[in-house]
This record gives sequence, C-alpha cells and structure tokens, in this order.
Amino acid sequence: MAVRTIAVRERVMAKNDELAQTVRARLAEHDVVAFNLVSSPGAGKTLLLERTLERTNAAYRIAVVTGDVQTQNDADRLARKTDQLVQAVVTNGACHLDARQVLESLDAIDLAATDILFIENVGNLVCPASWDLGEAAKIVVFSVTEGEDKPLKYPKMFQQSRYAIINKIDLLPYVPFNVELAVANARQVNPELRFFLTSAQTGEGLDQWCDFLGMHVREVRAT
Ligand SMILES: Nc1nc2c(ncn2[C@@H]2O[C@H](COP(=O)(O)OP(=O)(O)OP(=O)(O)O)[C@@H](O)[C@H]2O)c(=O)[nH]1
Ligand SMILES: [Mg+2]
Repeated sequence: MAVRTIAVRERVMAKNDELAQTVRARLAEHDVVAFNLVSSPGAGKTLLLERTLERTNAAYRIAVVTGDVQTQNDADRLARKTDQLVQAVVTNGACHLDARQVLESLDAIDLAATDILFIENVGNLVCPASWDLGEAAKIVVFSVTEGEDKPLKYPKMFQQSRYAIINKIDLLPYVPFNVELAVANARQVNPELRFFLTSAQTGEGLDQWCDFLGMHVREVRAT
C-alpha cells in the first residue's frame, strides 16, 4: 500500500506539472508575466498587493488569483483596488493552489488586457513550495515577526523562490529581528535569492518593488 500511495502522488504531481506548462504557454502567448506569492499566514501578501495595485494601476494592468482555504476575504479586499478581475479560489481545506485551479481561473481573465498576473497562494510555508502553477517566479514573503530562522526551517520554499520580500520592516524597532542574519540564512539555502525590504504598511521599499515589476513588464513587451 505504501508503494501504491507514492505512485499515485507522483502521477498527481506529473499531471500538475503538465497543466502548469499549459498555464505558462497561455500566459506567454499574451505576454503576461505571472508571480506566485507564497508565505506563512499573515506575512502581508494581500496588503502588499493592495498597495501594489494602488501604485501601479495606471501603469500596468494587473489581474489577481487568490487562494484561500476558506472565505474570499482577500479577493474582496483586492477587488476594491482594481477594475481588473480578481479571481477567488476557495480550496476547501487544501493547503496550496494547484495548476488546474489557475488554468480554470485564466478562462475568466482577459489575458490580452493583462500585463501582470499575481497569484496569492494559500498562507503556508510548506505545501505551496511543491506546486508549479505556471508562474515566471515564486516570490516568498516573510515578515520580521517570524524570526530569522524561517529559511533554515522551511528551506524548500526559499529554494523554489527566485525573490524574497522581507516585509513589516516598520516593526524592526520593536522586534528582535536581524535582517543580515535572515538574509544570510536565506542565501545559505538559496544563494541566488534576490531581496526586497518592504513595509506594506508605511510604503517603505515599495518604489523598488514597483520598479522591479515595471522592468519585468517592459522586458516581456520587448520580446
Ligand atoms: N506593521 C505592519 N503590518 C503589516 C504589514 N503588512 C501587512 N501587515 C498586517 O499584517 C496582517 C496580515 O496581512 P495580510 O496582508 O492579510 O497577510 P497575508 O499574507 O495576505 O495573510 P494570509 O492571506 O492569511 O496568508 C494585517 O493586519 C496587515 O495589516 C507591514 O508591512 N507592517
Ligand atoms: Mg492574504
């Protein structure tokens, strides 16, 4: 039975990877760049996206897919900030989004009128690491209230991510968090990781973040 269980899981993962490639191809066809935001619950993914929409709405067309175990609260928050579609996926207990859910979401999104697709994954530092959703890159958000050791305790998420956002830096005066140590820990598991330091609350660091998004849109448009 144990061997059979593993075989089933491998088939599920293989199917997911196939669907992720279909997502990737559909996005490429329309020059849409997709980022998969992953984090522990409450690191600030939704607030960061709200601020991003406020700042970039005039410049880029951003669609969002949000994944939540229960409720569509995040989608409701984000829909207040944009005229583009915000697609809520309620996973009913699953701890991650999968490529099929993203592919089905794409049917409702006008990709020809989209520059960036943000996928806000379910808040969980373990499960989403294993699931390719067809994104250009995973971006791991972790906040200064979580401790510097998280990259070492949850290495796969940091290995699978190309970018890391250290968020809630407005709280640095109040919490014992050493940014250099956190960066060193993350680089230990993924030397290629690139960092942003942000406060979605005060707006600090969001200029660099939005410049980065603009650079990606321009790159995709130029190809
Ligand atoms: N002080 C401070 N609070 C923040 C910051 N970013 C987010 N928060 C707060 O942190 C809490 C969680 O933020 P969310 O944006 O809902 O976090 P999330 O990652 O989307 O959470 P889940 O979707 O549940 O995983 C909220 O109370 C936010 O107002 C920040 O930069 N500084
Ligand atoms: Mg959220």
